[in-house]
Amino acid sequence: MKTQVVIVGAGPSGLLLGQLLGRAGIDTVILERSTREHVLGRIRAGVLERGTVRLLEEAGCADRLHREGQIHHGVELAFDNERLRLDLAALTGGAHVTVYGQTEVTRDLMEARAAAGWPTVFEAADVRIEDAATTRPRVSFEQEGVRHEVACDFVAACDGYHGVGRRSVPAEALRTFERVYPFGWLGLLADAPPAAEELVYANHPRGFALASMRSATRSRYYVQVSLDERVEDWSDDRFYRELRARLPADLAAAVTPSPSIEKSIAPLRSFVAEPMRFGRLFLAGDAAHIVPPTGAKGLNLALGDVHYLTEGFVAHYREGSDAELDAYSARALARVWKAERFSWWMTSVLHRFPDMDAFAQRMQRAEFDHLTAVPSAAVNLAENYVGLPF
Ligand code: RFL
Ligand code: PHB
Repeated sequence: MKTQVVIVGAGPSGLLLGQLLGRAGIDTVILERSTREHVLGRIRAGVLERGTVRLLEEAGCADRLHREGQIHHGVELAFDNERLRLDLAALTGGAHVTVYGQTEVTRDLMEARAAAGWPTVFEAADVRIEDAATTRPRVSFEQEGVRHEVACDFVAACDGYHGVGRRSVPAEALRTFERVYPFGWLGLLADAPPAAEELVYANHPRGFALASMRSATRSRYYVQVSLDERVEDWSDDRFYRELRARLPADLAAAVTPSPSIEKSIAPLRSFVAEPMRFGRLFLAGDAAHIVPPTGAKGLNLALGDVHYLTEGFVAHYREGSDAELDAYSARALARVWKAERFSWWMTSVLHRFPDMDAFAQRMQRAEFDHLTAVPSAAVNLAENYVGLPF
């Protein structure tokens, strides 16, 4: 087999890259370790920045998003029983975010790829990336006991944090930065009207809580838990009790405790690998960086990388210029570190840390009061939340 760009991973980054390249006339093969159903079964992000929506429009995959996605002009922070609404539209000069699940984004992209007839290999086991430092990289994989090889010009590793892409780069060619937080998020998805019309991020002495949603009839809630918690120990009943204890009283009363359709624990981590390139192997999305979910940035950041990478490949094939590919890592990282900062800050301000003393708690309170009292502080949060330009 031969193609121009091998894309490892059929998550949102890999699929969007495949779509944008395909529409530019560039051939791709996507190799995905899991089944289609498994990829579509993962419940993750829910908040899309305007730039993300624009990229999905460019990919021709935004029709359902525009029909079914919810436009949110505001977001709330809560501190004990006090609530602060940030009017995103007013603070940013008209911007908003769109609530539309990552699962739906992935489904739309998968359907568009299948309709275009561009190849995706699901259940591609033991993917190996070879000769990335040369002009003729090769990617091989195993399927039903047989090893296959694809020769290509470039490899895009869009295979997430646990993927093979970053591990294929020699250790001495990568520098990594990491912060592991001493807690995780226990998330629950349920078919019930959400407690509030907009997202509410709550700081509470019992720990952080988030009231989010997927639609007018589907709620998504999270509570901060310690890393030794097991999801089996959290009945729906226990979850809703804990959630209600952490939300402001009026909001707690509005939670409809319906049976969960998904419940899982995700650890929180900040991580960056630099540079995002080794020879002809490019890293994009979670393969190169992770943010804690508190800023709702992970998916958006991943798709921002794809935008820069697409520009690089298009300039290479259309104009014979590698200047954009050479600039890819630096351009992407400049945006990545801004989102790392915002996600780290939101996480630090909203969570209860095990070693927090009274001073640290007052500092969180002071951040909340500062946001309430100082317009430029609220503008700063809002601009980051709706997404910095790229
Ligand atoms: P993904 O989605 O992990 O996809 C990678 C794909 O690669 C495949 N793969 C391999 N394929 C072949 N060979 C291998 N060796 C492979 N190893 C892995 C995997 O099976 C998978 O299909 O990475 P991608 O595409 O970069 O997308 C990143 C996003 O998924 C991620 O950043 C977001 O989900 C993060 N995130 C959020 N982001 C937001 O922008 N807004 C949010 O509101 C938000 N909420 C969240 C989140 C992530 C969460 N969790 C569970 C981590 C909430 C949660 C709880
Ligand atoms: C979600 O709805 O899953 C969600 C929303 C906002 C976040 C993280 C997750 O910051």
